[in-house]
Amino acid sequence: LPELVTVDAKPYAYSFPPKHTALVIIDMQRDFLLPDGFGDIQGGNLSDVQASIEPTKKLLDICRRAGLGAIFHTREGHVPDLSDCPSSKLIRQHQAPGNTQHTLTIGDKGKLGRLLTRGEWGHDIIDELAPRPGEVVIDKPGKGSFWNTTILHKLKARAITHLIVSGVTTECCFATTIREANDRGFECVGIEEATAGYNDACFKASSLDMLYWSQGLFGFVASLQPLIEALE
Ligand code: TIU
Repeated sequence: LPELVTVDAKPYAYSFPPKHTALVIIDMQRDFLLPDGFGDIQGGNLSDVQASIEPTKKLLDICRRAGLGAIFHTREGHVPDLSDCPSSKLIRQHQAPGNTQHTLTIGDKGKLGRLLTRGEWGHDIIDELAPRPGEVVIDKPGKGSFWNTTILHKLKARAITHLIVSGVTTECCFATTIREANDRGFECVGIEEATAGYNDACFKASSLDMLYWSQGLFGFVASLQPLIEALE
């Protein structure tokens, strides 16, 4: 691999040093992707997030083959006693005024196990994208990947400066992670086909537009194919 790889991106070409770049796959968990998981119960439309599995697998495969600096997977969830789940999160996803959509919330028992609870079947990453030995799994209680986790230390320990980001949902944990990473000095690119959201195309489009608006305010957005060609 060359020391620096450049791919077409918005708002302009994105250059990254592969040895100092990590792939970060956000929350590709059964709870967000499968029927009767947390996302489904919340009212999410699963069709787009399920369609993002195949491109994400291609992204993961090429990054593995290319020998990128590191591969990170994140999982959103809470310890079984929910002591790491603030009321600002728990309450509004349960008994907020006007919530007629669902009655189950974080920690409650659903068909995939206790929702968004560590150790449960639904909390784990889907089989297609299962982490391999040597890859890093970050358990996070927030939407962003940096709050109350070791991700910053683990990225720094591997001398990572650039992040290729994918995963679900674009409007929530994907965007929050890129914003957090940008504040900490990481150069981020989101991969358009390998991220998806729960609100058809409009939230995804707005979320991606906001990331690269104003000369790349939070980072870059690139398509999958040019990245695959550049890493092959
Ligand atoms: N609710 C929603 O859209 N997403 C989340 O709560 N988590 C993630 O985005 N992973």
